[in-house]
Amino acid sequence: MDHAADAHRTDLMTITRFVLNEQSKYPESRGDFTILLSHIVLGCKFVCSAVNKAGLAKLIGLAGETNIQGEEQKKLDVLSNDVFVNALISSGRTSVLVSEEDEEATFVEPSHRGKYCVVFDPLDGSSNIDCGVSIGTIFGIYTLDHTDEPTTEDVLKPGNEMVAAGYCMYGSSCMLVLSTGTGVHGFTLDPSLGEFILTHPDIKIPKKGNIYSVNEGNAQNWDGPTTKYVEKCKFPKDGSPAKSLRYVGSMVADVHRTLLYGGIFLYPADKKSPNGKLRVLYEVFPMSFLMEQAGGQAFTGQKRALDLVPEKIHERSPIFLGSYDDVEEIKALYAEDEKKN
Ligand code: FDP
Repeated sequence: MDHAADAHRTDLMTITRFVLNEQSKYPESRGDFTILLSHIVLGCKFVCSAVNKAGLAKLIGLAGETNIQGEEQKKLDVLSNDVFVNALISSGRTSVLVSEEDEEATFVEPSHRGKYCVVFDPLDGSSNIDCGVSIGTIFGIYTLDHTDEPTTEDVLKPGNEMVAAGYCMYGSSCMLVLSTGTGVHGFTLDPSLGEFILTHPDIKIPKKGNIYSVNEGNAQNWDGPTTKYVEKCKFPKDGSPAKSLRYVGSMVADVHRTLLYGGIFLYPADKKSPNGKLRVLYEVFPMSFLMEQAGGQAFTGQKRALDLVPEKIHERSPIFLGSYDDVEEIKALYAEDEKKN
């Protein structure tokens, strides 16, 4: 009998226990982060359950449609947003919320305010919702460093000032990947317990990978360095094998695979979208934070992604992230291009 394995199975490291352990390293900590996280976890569990029964519960479809009982149906991403906004406000630990779904930032009433600002995309990968392909929630957390009235300036800060970031992937299993700045840890939802259990401690991305992930349908509009890089992936001249292409089209799923298997995920600028497609605050920053914490890199085509200073809450940026060596290659191509021009 494998007693060691049994002990492992009976000594479950839930996400709450994990964060409380982390918290105990900081004697001055009052548990605010643990409370905030437990509300994020609640949002993730709700969305996971809604995603799982989306077809059955007729949650698929457009917001504003009415069901046969004449009740207005909420599209899954609208519903997810409502759940996260309510959970974050009721945590009593937030002051400013920026959601992909809301044009303006939400400022929490003084009676419910706390010391954190949360930027999030409640349901990323919306084009994959209706066909049951993996989608996810992405979040990043800043601290509020003053007691004055909060403003959007409190979240228009570089990603390197985030205190935590993570995502939850609603896929073949539901997995929450989190970093509080001391490595990256993955927790899988055990549906029978309703708890996220630590299954992937201290995730490290392979130094180099053999997968590239990009929407190649945009290739005719790419710039020189991106075109050259993808050409190198397919037709390497140094005798190395060609890389495989994998592209789900849900950032969470593509980044999750990149984190575990290595390789590179690219959403570059192109002639039609000179700033790329992905949003700085709640897509580029959290994923770049996780990549760096796992030993990889994240680059915008000009600089380290986490050093960007956003000017608008829904700003976009090109992004290249993944294995250290793979991102190093694209950085070299951009440096070469800059020298020429
Ligand atoms: P979606 O439009 O389906 O919501 O930013 C959203 C996002 O998906 C990302 O999750 C994904 O990586 C990307 O856009 C896919 O964009 P393309 O369809 O242009 O490839």
